[in-house]
Amino acid sequence: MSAGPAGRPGAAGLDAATGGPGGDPAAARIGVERAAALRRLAIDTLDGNWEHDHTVPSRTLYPHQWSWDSAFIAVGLAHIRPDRAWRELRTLFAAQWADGRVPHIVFNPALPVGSYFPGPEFWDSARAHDAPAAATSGIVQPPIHAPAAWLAHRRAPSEASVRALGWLYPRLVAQQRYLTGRRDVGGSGLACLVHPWESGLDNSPAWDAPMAAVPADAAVMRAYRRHDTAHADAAQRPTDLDYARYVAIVAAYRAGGYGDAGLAGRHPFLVECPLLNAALGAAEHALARIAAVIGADPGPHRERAARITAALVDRLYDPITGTFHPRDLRTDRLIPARTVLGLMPLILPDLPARQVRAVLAEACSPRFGLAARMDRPLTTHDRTAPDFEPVRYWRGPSWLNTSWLLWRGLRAHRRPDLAAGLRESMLALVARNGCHEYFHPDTGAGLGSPAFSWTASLALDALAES
Ligand code: 9WN
Repeated sequence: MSAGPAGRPGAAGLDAATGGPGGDPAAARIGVERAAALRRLAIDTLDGNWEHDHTVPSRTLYPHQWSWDSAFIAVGLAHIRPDRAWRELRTLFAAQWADGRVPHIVFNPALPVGSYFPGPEFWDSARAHDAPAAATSGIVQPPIHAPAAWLAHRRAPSEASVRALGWLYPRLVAQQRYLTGRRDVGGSGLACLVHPWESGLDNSPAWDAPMAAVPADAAVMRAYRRHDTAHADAAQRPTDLDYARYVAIVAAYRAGGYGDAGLAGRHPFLVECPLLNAALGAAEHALARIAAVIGADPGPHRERAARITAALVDRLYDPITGTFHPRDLRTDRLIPARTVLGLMPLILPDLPARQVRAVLAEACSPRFGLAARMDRPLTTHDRTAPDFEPVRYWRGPSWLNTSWLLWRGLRAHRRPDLAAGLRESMLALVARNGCHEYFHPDTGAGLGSPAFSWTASLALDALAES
């Protein structure tokens, strides 16, 4: 069994209870009426975005199925419609590639060409050796799915949930095998990103330096029609030069048939990310629990989890800054930007006590403002940094998924005071401003897409866990 933060054996993972005496005071602060209205709004949002066998992140900006969105969405659906939670994950994993990768987008064939850019014709997955029959992208997102499946089962255990876990288990194991095998480009036991989109925090300042090294010209975007800026303010989205680089990196990966052999010598973007790898470790902890339920052996998962945590600390923790940073494999250097990615290893129940203390200090500093009573929401980038941008996506605004991951990490590491403060801040943000994709870090105003699924889903989860 893995050691916990203070050497405690078997510390709980993302499913930990807050455990404070007398319950969570935040439940009282949000207020019964506001909580009921928020719950209604969240359910309506998820129902409105349900599309036969999956949930779209947003009807306007993201009309297909996205990988890590579906994991977050399943967590919330388990509270209200558990059958849909399992359907969501089954639909996603039905499009898993033969090599184990779970594509970051599964395209809905019923939608017209141009519903999203870059669409299925751009990715051209049909020509890749390991691709499924469905049209998909060729890249991945953080593997939050095993923790999500475990949380969904814990929330609504039934014969059906055990059957669903049995179906998912070998697929989740294959997903892990892909990431720790073919994607271990640095040979360190960590998986690497081949595209900023794989981080889920696509436009984070963390990617500025490795992106700057990708040759591209904004003018190439004249050949394409961006879909995002037709539905959201361009000031809240990446620039055309960012998109030219996104497209160039996909084109390079696609040219090699989305194969991973020899990436080190040929691919323009290779980065080890603290969030992707923290999710990878958390997934092994969740798989250990799932294995125990379905009669498989949890032992190898615990061993793999311990190895991932050790590699993460060894490779991505900087004792000088006291936080985690991505490592650019093309320069073999840590990327100095202090973003919310650095806080994400707190989701690992076996993160050593020293790193737990450091991450908590970073989170509670003026850079992120975590507190038992928060007057402003948690940001995605250091508030004090000169390149902090309050409205551009992933460069400052508050997102519910990164706050939710930190909240779950705080519970796992027995900080009910900070967990309660963050939970109250998340719930107040959504109750006041609606289920937006992201929020202004000072005013709380909704940004990006309205009626965004994971905001609704994770608000439901936080509401229920007082
Ligand atoms: C590219 C769907 C996805 C999220 C990502 C978020 C955004 C896509 C985009 O939307 O990315 O994958 O078009 O900007 O950054 O985290 O999964 O909600």
